[in-house]
Amino acid sequence: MVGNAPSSLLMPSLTKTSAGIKVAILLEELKEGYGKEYTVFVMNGSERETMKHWWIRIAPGGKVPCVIDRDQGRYAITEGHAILNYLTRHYDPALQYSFADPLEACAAEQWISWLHAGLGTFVIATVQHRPHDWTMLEARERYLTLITRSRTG
Ligand SMILES: N[C@@H](CCC(=O)N[C@@H](CS)C(=O)NCC(=O)O)C(=O)O
Repeated sequence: MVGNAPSSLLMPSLTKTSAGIKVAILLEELKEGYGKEYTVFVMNGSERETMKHWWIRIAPGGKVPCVIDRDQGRYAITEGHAILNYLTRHYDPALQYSFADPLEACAAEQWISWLHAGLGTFVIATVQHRPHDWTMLEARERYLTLITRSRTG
């Protein structure tokens, strides 16, 4: 499906993803404002697709959101904040959804950083939202894997 998608921007996603909403909104705005098409493909959350090797090679943190830009050699961007910056830098030339003024840009970045708050969303997703299908051992393992990755780049 990915190979046949008509648009250059691909957004792999899960059916339920609070972290992906901001990216979905911007993609929709870019479509509305510039006619920039995108394609969503939904991964199987119950199969733990985000833990699989093929996905970790695309997104080393094992999470969505992610956007793959086929116009840039299938460049994959992960982490919501970075994705929003990437999309506006590349696909918002008239600054409809971003700012030229450094102070306005900084104000927007502060709010996006706050929203992004990676460690907070990680802890919530791992420890609070999954008490029924994750054991603490699995949560601990995922957390340690991410910490190791963050140290080794
Ligand atoms: N810091 C990340 C957090 C991403 C995140 O927590 N994604 C969740 C969905 S809301 C996810 O991919 N969960 C799947 C998993 O952990 O296997 C961002 O905001 O982009």
